[in-house]
Amino acid sequence: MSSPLPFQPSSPESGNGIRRKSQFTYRQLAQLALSSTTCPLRVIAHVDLDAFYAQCEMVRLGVAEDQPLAVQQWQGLIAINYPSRAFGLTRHITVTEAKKLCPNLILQHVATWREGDEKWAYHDDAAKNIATHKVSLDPYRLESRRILACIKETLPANLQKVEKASIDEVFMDLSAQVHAIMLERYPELSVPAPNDDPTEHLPLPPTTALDWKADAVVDLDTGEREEDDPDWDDIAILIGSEIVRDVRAAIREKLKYTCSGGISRNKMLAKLGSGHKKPNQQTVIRNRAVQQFLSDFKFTKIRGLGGKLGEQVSSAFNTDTVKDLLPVSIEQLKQKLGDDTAIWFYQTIRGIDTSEVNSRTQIKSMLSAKSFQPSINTPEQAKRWLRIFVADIFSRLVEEGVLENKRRPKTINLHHRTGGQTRSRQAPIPQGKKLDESGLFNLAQTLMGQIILEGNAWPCSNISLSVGGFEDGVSGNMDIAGFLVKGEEAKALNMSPRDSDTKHVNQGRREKRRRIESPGGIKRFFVTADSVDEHDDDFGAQQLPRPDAVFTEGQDAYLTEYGEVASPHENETDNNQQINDTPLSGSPALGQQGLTGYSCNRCNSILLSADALQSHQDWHFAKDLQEEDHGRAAQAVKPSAPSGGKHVSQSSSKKRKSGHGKAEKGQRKLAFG
Ligand code: DCP
Ligand code: CA
Repeated sequence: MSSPLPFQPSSPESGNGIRRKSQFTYRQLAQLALSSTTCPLRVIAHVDLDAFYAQCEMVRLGVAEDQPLAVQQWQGLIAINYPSRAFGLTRHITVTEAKKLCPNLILQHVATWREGDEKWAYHDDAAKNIATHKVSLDPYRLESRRILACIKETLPANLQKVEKASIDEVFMDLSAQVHAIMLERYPELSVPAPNDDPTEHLPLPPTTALDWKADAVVDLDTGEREEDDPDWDDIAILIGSEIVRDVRAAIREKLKYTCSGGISRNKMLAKLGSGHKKPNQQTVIRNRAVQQFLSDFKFTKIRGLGGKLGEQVSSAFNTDTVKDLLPVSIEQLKQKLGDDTAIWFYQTIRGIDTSEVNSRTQIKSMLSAKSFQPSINTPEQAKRWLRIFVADIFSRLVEEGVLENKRRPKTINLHHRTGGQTRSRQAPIPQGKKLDESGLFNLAQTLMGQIILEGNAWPCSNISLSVGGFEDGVSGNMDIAGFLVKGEEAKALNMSPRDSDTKHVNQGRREKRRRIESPGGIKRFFVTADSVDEHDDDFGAQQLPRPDAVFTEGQDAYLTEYGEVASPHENETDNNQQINDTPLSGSPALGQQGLTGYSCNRCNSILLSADALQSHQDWHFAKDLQEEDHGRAAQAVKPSAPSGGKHVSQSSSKKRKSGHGKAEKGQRKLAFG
């Protein structure tokens, strides 16, 4: 008997009508213990907090569970709890509309930093003070950490593999733990393979009916019957679902939050599962049910296919359903999509995904930014905002272990926008001496000073400050040289703005082009899992729907191979905006008003006013800058490419019309900070 392919459904084998052995081998069972990504018994779970920011506010304020509550940012809504969803509230309506639909609604504004304050706080008048306040997502980040800690405490320390996928999502590879439980419950599995041959098949499980408790269990594929005896993959998933139930119960008990879960054989399916039935439920997708589950989906709902790639596929094949594309051959796909993308797509719609759950996720950059409405006009004003950005970033650095020298950033970046132009300055953060708030502030001021000196700094419509290039710290005695700003660092600090800008822009563009054009660039649709960016800005970099693939490699909270990246946002605007759903087909040109609002030609979001559109574009713009940063980082290790190009980057509306697709939920988020 040949060993089964990793993703073959577990239909029982028959020999003379009687199945005597499992379709799985001893080797495959051993792979389960190692969390091998190709093991057909693999168990992956995804947990997603229900209406996360709204739940954070409910718990903080101690309101009743059935009380409708929405989280407000300026005049928009960014999270809606389930009781208020019953009244038809969505993220796409305004505060006024929400109140009309649900008069009993509690509207809680997000916490803000007030100009001049040293700490964020909940201010009653925040919504009216967009000019002097800046959003802080700290409260949610802190809760997100507590939840992550609770999950880690619940799972056995030596067998856990947990990846924070965004501020409110976690992947868990439960394989090793499931393996341990299987050996405990089924002693026959501990017996060595006959003749010590790992390709021998396992005995069949003794159980004939599995108790799925209250889980939502996805219907079986055609040809599979509930009466058919389960195999070890069913048992493994069942044990996985017990673990997820325990994890969810612990979060509920200890922290009062409800969440939804998905359990299946890989990340893609687990994520689709957690969104299948919400709130406070978990969905199991057995191997025998994968095809049935997927074929009902629009492939644009699948992680990685919500953006540009999904659009490309639907226009190439004139359909957006998985069912219609299953009969399409790999060759046909290759013709339209290129080899890499075709192979990935072909496997994905068949439920194949061998991406790893990566527990080493670490913050890679932190950003604090603000779009000014109205613009600011003096160095004094800029200085006051820089203080807030630095305080914001520094407090997050402290949580990241900077004081203990566990990790520290290597560079600081300042982006400044006036009119249609953005200028950027970067400097190394001197290593070797203690990093403190005033040191960081001085660096930020130096960079700002360079821009002001150059002239044309006012009126300024946006400033964003970020730190990046995190490295693990070195403890112990420091060399005297470590206290000095040396060679390259000094050069960079003194680098003429012109040099700095040119390099920055060109390298960023080159990197972007490479990603977009590279025929085998399927990776461009994802972000690697081992690092995330943690962004707090008023236009919501942290949660933006990821307009598409073009975002940051090496980033995603919405990205592990999925994406960080995320969904729209929080704009600083007096108008609510729509983000990911409802793209307009043939959307009007940028800035033009469509039937229902202003459409962004990069991601098809619809915004209710020109201002909202501008803020939204600021967000794209910030992401572009961020991406250019990533591009530079990537280039830094390569031989330098030819230079030449513009001194400053132009505004997104003028220069960045690469037509990104709409965002998707699965691609949305950033760091669990
Ligand atoms: N978020 C945001 N802007 C968006 C989307 C999300 O600010 N456009 C923030 C608020 C959400 C949090 O991110 O509470 C998590 O996003 P989810 O998409 O997971 O949405 P919720 O958790 O609110 O709801 P659900 O129960 O559907 O997961
Ligand atoms: Ca959620």
